[in-house]
Amino acid sequence: MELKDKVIIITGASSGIGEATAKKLAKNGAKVVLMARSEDQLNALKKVIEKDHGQALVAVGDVTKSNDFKTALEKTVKAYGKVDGLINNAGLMPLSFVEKLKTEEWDQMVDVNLKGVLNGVASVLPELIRSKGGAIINVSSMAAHRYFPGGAVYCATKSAVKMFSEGLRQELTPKYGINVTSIEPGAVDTNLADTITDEDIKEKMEDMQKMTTLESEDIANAILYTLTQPKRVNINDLYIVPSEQK
Ligand code: NJP
Repeated sequence: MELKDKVIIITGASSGIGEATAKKLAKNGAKVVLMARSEDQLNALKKVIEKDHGQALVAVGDVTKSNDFKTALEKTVKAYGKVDGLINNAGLMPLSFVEKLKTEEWDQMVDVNLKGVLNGVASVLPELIRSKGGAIINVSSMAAHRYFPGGAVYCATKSAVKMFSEGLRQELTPKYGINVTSIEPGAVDTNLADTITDEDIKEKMEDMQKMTTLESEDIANAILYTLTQPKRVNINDLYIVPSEQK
């Protein structure tokens, strides 16, 4: 689609991939709605975007709360009159070995990585169906393709997001012209590993950090590419890994 003046809600916009994507889309003419829990970071990002002549709206919210999405959508429609797309990017990755039974972290991953995506889709879908178009991009992961140590639950959530995206695509794209994409990155240089509490995993992550990873902007570029295809094109999956990652 032509991005100019398109209204795109981006979850997890306070850092990493979400932040880079917000900057990239705003620079290309989109009106971006920044959603995450960290209000100060979102306000700072809004200022950066506006300084660069872009347009941004802050919608502080937790993706696990469907009411926060409802409020974000209301704010978006009040400010910009419509919504054209949703990028479900918020996520967390507290990797741990299953036998450690870090069940609270399992719940968090299911709630944010999977239910957060479902909440987002449920909130914007009526608007997209009404307008017979738009885009939903779900940030899944390389973890949807393969297991890695400590990733049993994380991989399960990201596989679910990939398959949910395919279901959405089959149900929505031919019928309503809503494009649906699953983005599946390998290692990206962000704060994602900060939630890991399992010491055995932390050691393994240090090895990973020796590799040249992707940068958030690489994924932002992929999202821009996805959103700017002609209407007849649906990018189903984009699986992007660092050249050095096996
Ligand atoms: O990580 P990070 P990434 N409600 O930690 C937000 C996937 N991915 O950019 O609420 C709302 O910098 C949090 O905001 P805040 C990954 O699984 C990454 O790498 O303010 N927002 C922050 O903005 C994830 O789906 C890699 O704390 C919530 C954002 O999520 C996506 O990329 C590899 C929230 C996380 O930003 C972006 O992560 C891969 C909530 N309840 C997939 N909880 C990678 N980096 O290597 C968290 O395969 N957030």
